Amino acid sequence: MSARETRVALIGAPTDIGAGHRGASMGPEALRVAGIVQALRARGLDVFDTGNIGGPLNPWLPPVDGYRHLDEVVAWNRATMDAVGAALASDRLPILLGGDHSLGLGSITAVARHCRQNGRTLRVLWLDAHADFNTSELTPSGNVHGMPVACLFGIGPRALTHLSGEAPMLLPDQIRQIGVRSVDEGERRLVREVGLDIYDMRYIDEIGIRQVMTQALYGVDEDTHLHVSFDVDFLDPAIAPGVGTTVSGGPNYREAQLVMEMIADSGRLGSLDIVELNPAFDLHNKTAQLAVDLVESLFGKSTLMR
Ligand code: B3U
Ligand code: MN
Ligand code: MN
Repeated sequence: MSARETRVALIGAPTDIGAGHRGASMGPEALRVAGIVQALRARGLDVFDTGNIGGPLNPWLPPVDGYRHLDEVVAWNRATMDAVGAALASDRLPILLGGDHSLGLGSITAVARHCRQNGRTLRVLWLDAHADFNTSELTPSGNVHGMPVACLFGIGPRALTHLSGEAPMLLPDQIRQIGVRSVDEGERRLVREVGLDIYDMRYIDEIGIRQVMTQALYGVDEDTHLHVSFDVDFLDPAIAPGVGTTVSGGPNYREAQLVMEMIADSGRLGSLDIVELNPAFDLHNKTAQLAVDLVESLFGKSTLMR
């Protein structure tokens, strides 16, 4: 990917429909206020802000049969899938401005379909404090933002697993989860059963973030479409307090920068989600500013200086 040629489409998805706290619905505007459009243009990218997609309001109800707001989550994910699919069809690299992480399902469903149609190999990097691998039976909360990875593997309610009509959208060997440090008991069992490749914080502590990224990017070649699903709670809460579910002990600023730079170096970034940013928990929009800073590195801000 040469920065000069890259056309991107920003897609705002202002909802917290799958989250356990209200406020991620303000994420898209916080990222715009933090200057995401200007920062990407300064990288030489052709940026089209498509505005926000729409969907049902958050009724803030308790779970039913293990899911909170399932119908509304489906509606938002359909709209997300359509918008991301439209961006890809018009040859733009989609950047989803969430919104909570349940939308990773709609976004990656569109990306996976695009890759199948174009003979590209899909590799997903899931940057997150959580595994997001719950099911209605295992979830402690019913919040669907804890379930999108399972749904992508075809484990979940049909309305979500078959969003595009087919399933599964992903196979376990297509995803690398990085930064994980909070996994629920039942979720842990399912992760082991499926054999997910999880680079948790313990592993990062042991071998270092550089080696982790080398492994996570191993096998990426010119046929690879790299999708980055960036849950902002991936970052240590000391630098990123503006998320609904902080988990201490995450990557620090330098480690996070290296993650983004090594992805940029691969030259294969094809689509991006920025999710779970919650301005209601933020301090003077500093987490949004940090997210923009990291996204600049993801698009090669520091790589070009080498
Ligand atoms: N695993 C917990 C918490 C959680 C997952 N993703 C976020 N929080 N952001 C759950 O509710 O599924
Ligand atoms: Mn997540
Ligand atoms: Mn998370």
